[in-house]
Amino acid sequence: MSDSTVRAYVGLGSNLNDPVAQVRAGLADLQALPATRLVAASSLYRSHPMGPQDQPDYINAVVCLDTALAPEPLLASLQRIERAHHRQRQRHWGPRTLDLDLLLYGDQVSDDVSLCVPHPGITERNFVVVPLLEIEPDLVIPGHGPLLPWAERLGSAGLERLASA
Ligand code: ROI
Repeated sequence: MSDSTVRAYVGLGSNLNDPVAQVRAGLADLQALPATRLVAASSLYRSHPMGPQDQPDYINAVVCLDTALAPEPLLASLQRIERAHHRQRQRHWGPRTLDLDLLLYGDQVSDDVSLCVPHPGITERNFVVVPLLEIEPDLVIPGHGPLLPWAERLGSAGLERLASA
């Protein structure tokens, strides 16, 4: 990683319109971001919905990026990709075609309205923590400490790792 790039982690989630295809297409879109290199992508995971239970299971994954994009243009790019997947915000914690969450941006800690990193739900969601552990077992979450104890605490209930390809 060069001095001018930052290591960022993005979570992907979908439970509408062929979620596996949505997440795969999202991964390809992230790979095509300018000034950004995709370092690693987790397996895809099927997860029971967090929040309202009357919605389909989700497909989740996480990626690690090295990027020269500042947080704002990176967030704007993530939102552009969500919109291209016809993301519509309907009910709170309802189903979605593609959700891209900026989980971590380097070692930055910010609870600004426009940039909230680490993502506030990160340590409460096994569908984020378990895939993160797969690609970066030694990850330390700024302000929260090493990832591994969080993963052990959350366990993997409701989470199924899908065969690759
Ligand atoms: N539940 C799961 N399992 N996966 C998600 O990506 C997800 N995303 C959400 C809410 C509605 C909180 N529930 C989720 O935004």
